[in-house]
Amino acid sequence: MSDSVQASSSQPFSTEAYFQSQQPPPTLAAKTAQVAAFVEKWQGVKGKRVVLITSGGTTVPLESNTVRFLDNFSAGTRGATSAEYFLAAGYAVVFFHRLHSLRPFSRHYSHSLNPFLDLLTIKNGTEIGVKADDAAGLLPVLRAYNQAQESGSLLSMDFQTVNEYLWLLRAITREMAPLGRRGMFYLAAAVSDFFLPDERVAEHKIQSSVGMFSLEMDQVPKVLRPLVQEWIPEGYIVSFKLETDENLLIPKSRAALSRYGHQVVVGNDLHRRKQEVVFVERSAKGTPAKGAGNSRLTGVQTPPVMDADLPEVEEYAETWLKLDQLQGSEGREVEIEELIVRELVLRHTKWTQE
Ligand code: 9Z3
Repeated sequence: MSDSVQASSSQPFSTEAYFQSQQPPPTLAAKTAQVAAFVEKWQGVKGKRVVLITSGGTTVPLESNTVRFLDNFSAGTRGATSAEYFLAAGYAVVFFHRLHSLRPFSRHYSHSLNPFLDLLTIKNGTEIGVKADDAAGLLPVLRAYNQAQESGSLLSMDFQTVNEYLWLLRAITREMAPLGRRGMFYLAAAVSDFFLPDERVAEHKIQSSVGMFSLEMDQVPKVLRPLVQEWIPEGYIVSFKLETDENLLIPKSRAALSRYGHQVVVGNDLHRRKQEVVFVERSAKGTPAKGAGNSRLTGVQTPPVMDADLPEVEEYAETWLKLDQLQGSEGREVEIEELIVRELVLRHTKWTQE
């Protein structure tokens, strides 16, 4: 944080005060209705499970006619990739993502990494084809995409600002609450910790003539608490914890679990996030973690550890998922999200049976 950007020390907004004082986005009613219809459709299908995936970063506009905004780091890779694996596992997916961030299926052909025009050939001067080398890779992606489109099992919905994210998150989760234990909530979006309340957002572009510019921001309310306790009391809830100091990863993940009381925190280090993640779960004293234990693709399961610094609870179990432990045993390229989703599906199955 630079000198000119200081966090406010005033009382933070409660979730209730936030929603009472901040304007809802104009799209709220229409988007809520879309989710309601999606949930109704899949709730009628026996045994169908539905996952909400949040993905990408949120913005905090400095002007309501927005020229500048603060942003959170995230390309949306985690969310978009996970959505594909959840669909393959038979879930219906609400993909709640940052506008223009990566999307399931099309992420394989992002304009920066793999521009799709490079895959194409022109035959006989008019027909368009796909280069033979690329067709093999495209075929399964296209099949899975078509399948999701035809079955209507993927609902994509975008947000941009942290305010839109919060209003829509509350509306979507409330609509999904009737799914009970069949609902999973996979909160991978990188959400701003700070925001500017409506009344302090400039209407027009801030002029350089103001001289030195300083910004006082309020804390975004910790909505994970009401989400767990009120909005979806029965859902299987997975939050993500991002740290850049690896020593903080496990203590902060445990603290989140202890504070909010949900099912699992997936900890990831910024630089190692594509190679390894750690599942942090609570376990009743002396019993193994409420999870599926080691599967073939799971990394080392460490024993539950006590942490004297944390209140109330109990014991925690950490399970690392590491790509390098596979050592090519799969004979194909494996993405970490495949392991994450596989482990979560096992845990969610247990959860629905309890
Ligand atoms: C994550 O930790 C995600 O895994 C990443 C994915 C944002 C690192 P990419 O989209 O990155 O694949 O490029 N998401 C949660 C980040 C977050 O803001 N967590 C909050 C925190 O750490 C708690 S909810 O305090």
